[in-house]
Amino acid sequence: MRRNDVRDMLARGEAAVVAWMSTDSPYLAEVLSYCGYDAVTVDLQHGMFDVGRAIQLLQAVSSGPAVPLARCSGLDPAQIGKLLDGGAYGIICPGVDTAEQAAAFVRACRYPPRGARSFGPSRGLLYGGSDYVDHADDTVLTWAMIESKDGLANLDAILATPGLDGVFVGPNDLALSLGERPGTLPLSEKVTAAMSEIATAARAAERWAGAFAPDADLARRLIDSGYQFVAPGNDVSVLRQAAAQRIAVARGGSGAAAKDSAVRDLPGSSGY
Ligand code: 3PY
Ligand code: MG
Repeated sequence: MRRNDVRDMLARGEAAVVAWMSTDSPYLAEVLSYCGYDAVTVDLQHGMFDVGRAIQLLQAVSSGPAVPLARCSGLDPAQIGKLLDGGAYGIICPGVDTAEQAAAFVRACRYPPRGARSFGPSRGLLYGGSDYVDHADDTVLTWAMIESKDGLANLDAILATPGLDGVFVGPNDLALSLGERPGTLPLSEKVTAAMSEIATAARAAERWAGAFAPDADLARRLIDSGYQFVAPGNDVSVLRQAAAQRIAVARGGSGAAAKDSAVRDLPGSSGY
């Protein structure tokens, strides 16, 4: 089976930088795959497309070197199975608040006896190879998103879930759940403290920590603090920032100031 380069990087202690797609263009998916990102995540939770288009995006990602990943729209085993059959090499599941949910998520990603994934790998076979069924369970990455007070309270139990590879922080929902406004940079003290607690707990449990990072500077700081899988904003936030900068420079202003103003106000500073 084709190896999962991101899993290999994480195992070597390296950090993966991940693109996050909310738009529905296979061409853009292909461009991002060739851009230098280690993986491209197609985001079915907040992306502007459905599961059929997500599979086309995964196809486009896999025409380039980046690893194709998907965020499912929720803890839905049927959808997770379809994304894996569509060739996703990892699933990021939003809103995992309890150990039971984490176990159900892992069950959806693993074949019996480790889980309850149904057989029918379709495109997974084409992308992964004819021995897909023998190695899929050890290849596909499982990320449970921690993005609520409950997720934080149950962090150790979630991290203890057999077969779970890592936890992935959603700082915007986490901020909301902690009673704060999402999209403030720098992140609030509460969110920063929670994120540092998550990295420490993940390391102690021998799991990887990942996070969505509203901007690139924060992504760098997260890597410095132990995060090994970071998504520095989604495709639209990258475009918005580049556009604001170019417009300002073309008009004779300062690109840096435009960049700041593009990320200062919601929704720019949320990474969306
Ligand atoms: C969040 O910040 O809540 C996310 O889910 C990031 O995508
Ligand atoms: Mg979220």
